[in-house]
Amino acid sequence: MNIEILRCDITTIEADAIVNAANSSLLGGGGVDGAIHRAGGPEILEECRKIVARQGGCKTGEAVLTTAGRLPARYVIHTVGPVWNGGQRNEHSLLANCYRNSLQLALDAGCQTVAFPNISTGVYRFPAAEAARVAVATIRAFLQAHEGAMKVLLVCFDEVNFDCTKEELERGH
Ligand code: AR6
Repeated sequence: MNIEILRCDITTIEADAIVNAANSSLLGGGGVDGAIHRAGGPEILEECRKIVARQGGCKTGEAVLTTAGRLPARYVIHTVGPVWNGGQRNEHSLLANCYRNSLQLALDAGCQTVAFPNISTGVYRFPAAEAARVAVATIRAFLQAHEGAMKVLLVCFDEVNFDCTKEELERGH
């Protein structure tokens, strides 16, 4: 299966697209969102503002595509993860939608490599092990349905997410 795990800063990745864990305003924030806008420069926010003017932000589970500005990637795909609220509010399927919709956008844009951070596992408090399970299962299903289309990089920033994601990748393989 075409999935790799890395432990580094996603803004350094030379993929066709990197995914941003954004919020529904699309106007920036902290965490990986802050890092991407800082490193990519103002062009990314300019395109986000145009999207907001056109469609009024981005709903949880959905995704939009912009330039990557000064980043080594070609595109940034901004997706909005769910805020963890105990797990009974559809958080798992909303997180799966983030991965699926981002992969579909990347495929439609002709991307062959896509890098994801651990969406929702920071400020939004989704438990790392459960988030890794959703991420890996959703990516595997997508790649199975679109065989050979893309390579996916799972870019983990902190040790807990790295360990959980690695364990999940080793499970069943
Ligand atoms: N590269 C890769 N991963 C990173 C980086 C980086 N440079 N920096 C942090 N992470 P978070 P969320 C990891 O909080 O939970 C923002 O303010 C981090 O270790 O960035 O989806 C948005 O605007 C964690 O595993 O995103 C939203 O308001 C993961 O990225 C809100 O936070 C996600 O942490 C979204 O919260």
